[in-house]
Amino acid sequence: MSRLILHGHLFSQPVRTCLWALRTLGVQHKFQSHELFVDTRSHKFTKNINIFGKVPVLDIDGTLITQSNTILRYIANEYDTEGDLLPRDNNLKRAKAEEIMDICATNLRTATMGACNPIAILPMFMGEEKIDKNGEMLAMGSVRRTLDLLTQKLADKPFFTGEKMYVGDVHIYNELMTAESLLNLNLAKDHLKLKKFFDRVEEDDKITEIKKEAHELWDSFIESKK
Ligand SMILES: N[C@@H](CCC(=O)N[C@@H](CS)C(=O)NCC(=O)O)C(=O)O
Repeated sequence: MSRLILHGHLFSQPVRTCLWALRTLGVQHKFQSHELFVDTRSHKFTKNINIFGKVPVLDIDGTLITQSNTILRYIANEYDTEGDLLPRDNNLKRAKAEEIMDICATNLRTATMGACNPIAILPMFMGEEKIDKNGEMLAMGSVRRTLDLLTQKLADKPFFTGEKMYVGDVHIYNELMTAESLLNLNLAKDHLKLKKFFDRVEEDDKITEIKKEAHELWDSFIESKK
């Protein structure tokens, strides 16, 4: 059995998805937490863990892989014998489920982080000035357009590829969760189909377990800022 260490932090959406994958499959691992921006940009981290200063990073017996989608594909290929992360019985079905992972990382995350970073994250974590109203309007417009497209992509299916929840759904859930709280989105009012999808994902035990841990950490972070 390989020795796995997941480097990350629970505030990170892609980290939460990787953690969900490991816990869902019951894969033994150690979780090594690193403060975002502080530890991740340190010389020690960029020299030894990820030259780009980002998490998640998965250490497999000393071999490090970065990029959540690469990590998730590795975990699926190595441990997902029942097809809980991605379909195993049909390459086309699998490609459609992998497509959702990439839509999340490119279309959704680009828009949500394009707003979360200048509006909330960089001012909060790096002491940077918030962008002006015009910049905020442009970024929020892009988020809304992306959520409209995502709603069309979901259509009337329970999950993005159909009846079963795959890892791409969890990836999207985690991005929506962060965007909803940092950007004060109201999914129930403006994107009801996405809200119902969000609630469906939360029926999963490991999702609620990780959400609870992330919220506890967030509460103590906010407390420490007072
Ligand atoms: N495309 C990467 C994104 C990784 C990423 O942006 N990670 C953020 C946390 S969500 C990070 O490590 N930020 C720390 C920093 O910028 O110092 C993935 O999916 O793994």
